[in-house]
Amino acid sequence: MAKKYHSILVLNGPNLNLLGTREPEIYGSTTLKQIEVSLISHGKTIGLEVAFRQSNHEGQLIDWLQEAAIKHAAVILNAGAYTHSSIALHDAIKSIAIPVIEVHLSNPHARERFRHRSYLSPVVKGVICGFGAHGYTLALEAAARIVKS
Ligand code: CA2
Repeated sequence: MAKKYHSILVLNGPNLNLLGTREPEIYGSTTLKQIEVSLISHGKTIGLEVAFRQSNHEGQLIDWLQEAAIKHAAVILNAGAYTHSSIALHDAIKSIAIPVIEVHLSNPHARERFRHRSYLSPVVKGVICGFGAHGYTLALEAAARIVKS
């Protein structure tokens, strides 16, 4: 019988489509497409299907979070600057039953004061930040642990 893969949804918020083109000293030189390819490939090796999306729109991210509860086992979320402003994303995460892992390429706590507060951290399973693109792989490993346990 065919093996059933757990599906993980990776969501990326505003401006992350620009990754690799500007501010490499903060966000690294890896593009979002390269992160996607690497995560899908790594997912296969650990028995996880990876769906990868990006939007600059808060409402779209909320729609995807709500859908995720039906289609996916966990969500990895880099909400970009919405992390520091969005009560709507906080509410959406709180309302879904599957675990959400918050990821940031940079370490927001080592940056401007307005980045120190996350509206999402209180309602997610855990947070990974400061490890650049590798943080997504770390989050996928964490998701694997959670969904397979
Ligand atoms: O470190 C992260 O992953 C962030 O979520 C990235 C957000 C920032 O607002 C958060 O404080 C931390 C910004 C994403 C913008 O990405 C760009 C990438 C390249 C060029 C310009 C923006």
